[in-house]
Amino acid sequence: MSDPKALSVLIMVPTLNERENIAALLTELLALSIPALQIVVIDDQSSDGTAEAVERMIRLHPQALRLIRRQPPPGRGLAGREGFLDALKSTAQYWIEMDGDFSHQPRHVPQLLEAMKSCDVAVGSRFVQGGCDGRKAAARRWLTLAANFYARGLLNLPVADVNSGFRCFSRKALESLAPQSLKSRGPSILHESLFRAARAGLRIREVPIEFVDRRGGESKLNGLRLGAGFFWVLKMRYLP
Ligand SMILES: Nc1nc2c(ncn2[C@@H]2O[C@H](COP(=O)(O)OP(=O)(O)OP(=O)(O)O)[C@@H](O)[C@H]2O)c(=O)[nH]1
Ligand SMILES: [Mg+2]
Repeated sequence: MSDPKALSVLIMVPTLNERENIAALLTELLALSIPALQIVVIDDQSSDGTAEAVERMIRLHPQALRLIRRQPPPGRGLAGREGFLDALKSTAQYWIEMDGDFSHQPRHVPQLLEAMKSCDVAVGSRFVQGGCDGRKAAARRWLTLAANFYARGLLNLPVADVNSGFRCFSRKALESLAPQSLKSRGPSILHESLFRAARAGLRIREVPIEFVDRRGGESKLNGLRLGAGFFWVLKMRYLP
C-alpha cells in the first residue's frame, strides 16, 4: 500500500455481480492517470466471481486498488455508507462514487474533478444541458424520469438528476454529511445523502454526462427495490 497521507482522490465502486465489467472498468479508471488515484471496490458477496476478478487486478496494481468484502446483509445503501466511512478514514480530499457497470463512463471523472474547483458536491447529471440518458429502452428512461420527478419534488432538492450515483464529494462535504447515521439500505442512499448535503448548505453543481446502458451483466433493479425506494423517499420527507 502507498502512504495513505498521499491520497487525494478516492473512487468507490459498489459491486454486486459485476464480473463482466469490473476489471475493464478499473483498467480504464487507472488509465486516466490521475495522480495518486486510489480506488476501492465494495462488494456484497457477489456470486459471479467479481471479488476474485478485483483481487487479480489488485495483484497488478497493489498501490492503487483495494477491495472491501462486505458481510450480509447486502445493499447498495449499506455499501455506500461503508464507502463514505472508508473515505473519512482515508485522507482523500475528493471522493467519487460511480457504478461498476460502465453506465458511468470513466471519461467523465476528470470533468467531475474540474467542477470541484467551485463546489462541494459535483453530480454527474443526465438532465442538464449537454447531458443525456442514452439508454436504448424507453421504458427505463421514463422510469428514471418519473422516479426523479417524485424524489426531487418531495424532497425539494435543488438538483435535476437526483438519482445519479456518479458524484464527487469534497472532504468538507463528507464530514458534514455525518455518514455514520445514514439509514438507507438500498439505492435511496443517493437521495438521503443529497438531502443532507442540501440541508447542510453545501454548494452542489451538476456536470453533464452521457449515461449509457450497462456494458455487461444484469441490472439489480426490480419491483421490490423500486417500491422500497419510493417508500424511503416518503419516510425521509415526513419522518426525517
Ligand atoms: N455492494 C453492492 N453493490 C450493489 C448492490 N446493488 C447494486 N449494486 C451496484 O450498484 C451499482 C448500480 O446498480 P445497477 O444494477 O447498475 O442499478 P441501475 O444502474 O439502477 O440499473 P441498470 O441501469 O439496469 O444497470 C452497480 O455497480 C451495482 O453492481 C448491493 O446490494 N451491494
Ligand atoms: Mg447500472
